[in-house]
Amino acid sequence: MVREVLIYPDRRLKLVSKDVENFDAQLHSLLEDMKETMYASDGIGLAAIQIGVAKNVLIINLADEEGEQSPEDLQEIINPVILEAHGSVTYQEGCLSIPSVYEDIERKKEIRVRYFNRDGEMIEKDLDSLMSIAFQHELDHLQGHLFIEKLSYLKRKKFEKDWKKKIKEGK
Ligand code: Y12
Ligand code: CO
Repeated sequence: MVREVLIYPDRRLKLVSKDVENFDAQLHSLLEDMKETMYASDGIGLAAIQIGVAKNVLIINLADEEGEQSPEDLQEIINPVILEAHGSVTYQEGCLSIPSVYEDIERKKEIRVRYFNRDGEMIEKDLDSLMSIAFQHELDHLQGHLFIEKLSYLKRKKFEKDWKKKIKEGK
């Protein structure tokens, strides 16, 4: 089922998500809803809290060279942690919870991560490029953080002013 994506400044986006304990049908149903919602919104990444579920679950499906998202490339990531992080990289990020806003954000370039798949199997791997950036963006959601929190004071003030105006105008 396609679910509503929470839009900033919805307070639920500040919640700290909790680990999944049971890798059961309820988790699989959440993953299906997240997948349908992400595809319906033209996203490449989504955290469970963006549909109002405060669980440590995220999905990422990057586009290939032709700009296509192949369902077999979908990554389902449960209870993720970053084990190591190196270097830095800046990328213009966007978020389904803050539509039409794109900002340069600095992240770690390469990360080593550990997480579980939908069957509860532990996975450890090194990530770089866009996958590393997307993983860090989504992991921030699970900790109640949004990419706009990383903006400078002045850029954040401008964002808040523009966002209030946009909401007032009903856009
Ligand atoms: C790099 C940086 C950030 C991520 C996190 C995942 N972000 C997204 O999936 C953002 C998608 C997005 C989609 C939008 O909708 C359309 O384009 C139709 C959008 O809305 C507008 O621009 C109007 C904003 C963001 C992954 C990798
Ligand atoms: Co986001």
